[in-house]
Amino acid sequence: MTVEVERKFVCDAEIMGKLKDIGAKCIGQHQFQDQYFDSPDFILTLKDFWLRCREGLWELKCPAVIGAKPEDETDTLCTRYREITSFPLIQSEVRRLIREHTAEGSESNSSQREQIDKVTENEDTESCSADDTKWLTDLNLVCFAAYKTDRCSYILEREEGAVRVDLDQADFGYCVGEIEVLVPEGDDMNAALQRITRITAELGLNSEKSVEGKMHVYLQRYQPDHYVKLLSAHIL
Ligand code: V4E
Repeated sequence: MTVEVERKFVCDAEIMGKLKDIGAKCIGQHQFQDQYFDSPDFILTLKDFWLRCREGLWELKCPAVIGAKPEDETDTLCTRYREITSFPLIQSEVRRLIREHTAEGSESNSSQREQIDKVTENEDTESCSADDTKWLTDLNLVCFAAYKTDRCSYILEREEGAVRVDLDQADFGYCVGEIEVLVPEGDDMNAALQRITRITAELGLNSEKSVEGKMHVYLQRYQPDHYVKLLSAHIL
């Protein structure tokens, strides 16, 4: 499993020229649609878990450092998420989170627990395919955000290792850049943070302010009540 260490930045008109100047290689441009799922009362996202289907491929982003205090400015501006891409693992982790939440609730949730147990029993006996949406219905998961992104991806080769830069344009009119390093789980994060800091400096991105991702802006516009809850819970 890998941990995605990422820093977002404001995408201005000069960014493509700057990337060229520092030797970035364009590795492609493509469009994809993301659908994000959660329970109607947002059990997953209020714990900072993000369940996504991108063009038929499922992914669960999980907080990599729960409760840890950031050490410095780079730390604060970078996010770290463990990425689960195995469909059976995603299903079992989502079931665990919902079950845990249900157990924390009152006895009146017993019918919901029975429903989750039924899904678990079925999983043991039925083979599941990644395009099977029955598990979503069984776990009462609904799509709460959907948008398309046009992405231009670049690679920067450096002695310490490669760094990826994505320039994203979402279909609801928001552009954002991301500097990203993937780290095998358990490896030291500091090296990744340093690689990101170096590229940030090379691109002349000096802002100390954290930059909003696509989801921030999407929720602010289309799910303002949930956006406020995520802010209050310090998830966003
Ligand atoms: C982790 C997360 C969300 C899921 C989307 O993550 P993100 O990397 O922003 O999206 P995208 O399309 O670039 O995915 P990729 O192609 O890199 O896999 S939505 C909100 N979060 C949490 C989060 C946060 N708290 N703060 C910041 C700055 N970003 C994300």
